[in-house]
Amino acid sequence: MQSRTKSREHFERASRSIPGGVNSPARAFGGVGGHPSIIARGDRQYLYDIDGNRLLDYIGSWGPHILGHRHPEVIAAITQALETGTSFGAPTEAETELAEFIVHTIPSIEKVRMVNSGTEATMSAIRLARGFTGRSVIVKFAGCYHGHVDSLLVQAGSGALTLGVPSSPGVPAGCTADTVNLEYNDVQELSDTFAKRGSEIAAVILEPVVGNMGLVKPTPEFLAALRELCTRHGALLIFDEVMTGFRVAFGGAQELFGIKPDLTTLGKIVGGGMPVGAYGGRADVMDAISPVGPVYQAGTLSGNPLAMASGLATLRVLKKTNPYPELEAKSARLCGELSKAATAAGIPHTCPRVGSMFTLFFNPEPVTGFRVAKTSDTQRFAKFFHGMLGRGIYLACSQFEAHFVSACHTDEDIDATVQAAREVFATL
Ligand code: HOZ
Repeated sequence: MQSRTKSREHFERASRSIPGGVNSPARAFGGVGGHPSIIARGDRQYLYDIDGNRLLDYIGSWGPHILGHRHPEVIAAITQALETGTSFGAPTEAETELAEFIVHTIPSIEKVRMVNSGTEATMSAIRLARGFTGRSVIVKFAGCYHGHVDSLLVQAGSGALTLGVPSSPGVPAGCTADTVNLEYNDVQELSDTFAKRGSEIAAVILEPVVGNMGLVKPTPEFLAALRELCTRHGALLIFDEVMTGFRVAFGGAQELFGIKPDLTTLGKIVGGGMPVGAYGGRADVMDAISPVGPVYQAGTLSGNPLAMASGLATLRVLKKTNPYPELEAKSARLCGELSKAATAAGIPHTCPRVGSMFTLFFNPEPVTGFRVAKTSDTQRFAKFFHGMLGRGIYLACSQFEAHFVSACHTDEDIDATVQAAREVFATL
């Protein structure tokens, strides 16, 4: 078992000057107990903590590192950009190149605006949808997480769900008065809501594959109903592809499922590990944004040259190398073997996966939405998590998150992960 003494000591120090010792709650180990590993560096599929432990990383900075840490072409692009300066607050060629790349790759995106995080992307997309339609109501789904946007922190997933505050204090009732929260995959509830309030709905926003209550797949009926109802009632369909964009397929979940949203939010991979978000979609909708249209949205660091270089290099490598078939095969084997090992140990579970995203739920039921996700055995997950961490396998520190396989993970890594899981299952 790995020793984590230095991490513990440093976390205690961090907690004296940073709330909870972290700059984002999902990473604080609130759902599993104990303290986080303090990371010194990353390289390919590994993280190294300050105790000198090597960790096989299935988080990849919560999604961005599909190519693993420090891909040479990404590092070279950032280094080259660094030579020219760090921020200009003025247009650059790189931001146009990244925008063109996105527009050419994702057919539903005719125009795109770069921002600095996924939260900013969803917040801006919501404002745009309201400004464009002249309507107020936003439909979201319980357990989906769209960043810490006031109007969307209603039964939100990720850290909010893990820490038991899915609807945050500090969000005035007025901010969520126009938010309608429904159960994911419930076509009837969705149809009933449109039947009652269709003319008030500005947009429906969802993670087309949910990563933030653990991985939940959409049913084909649900996706079809979303598209049909939004079109019929003049509401915009927003796919939050911050996690799934360039991840579950090069063109994201919308390519995989063949559904065209009106707006898409991106983040994570599109910045290659730098702080980037983006929102884009139909040109007529996007042209409602300032300075063309009246919907205001701005940012000093938006289109930052280092971030653009990192994102562009990442997308170019993905296009050149097409790692998706291999990611699919590796991830399928990993989930299949984990599931076999859990079954052999008599552990009720389900292991949904889409491409290189997956969650091992300690729950015997198929997890179709928030109601079932919440019934997962989080205590058993916590024991599993710590058993794996002690064996050098770095998983998400919550039952309600997805894991990510990278292009760097090898067959040997998968074998080692399954072997570690076998040992831990035997102790649960
Ligand atoms: N939204 C991320 C988890 N789903 C944030 C995690 C973090 O960086 O702490």
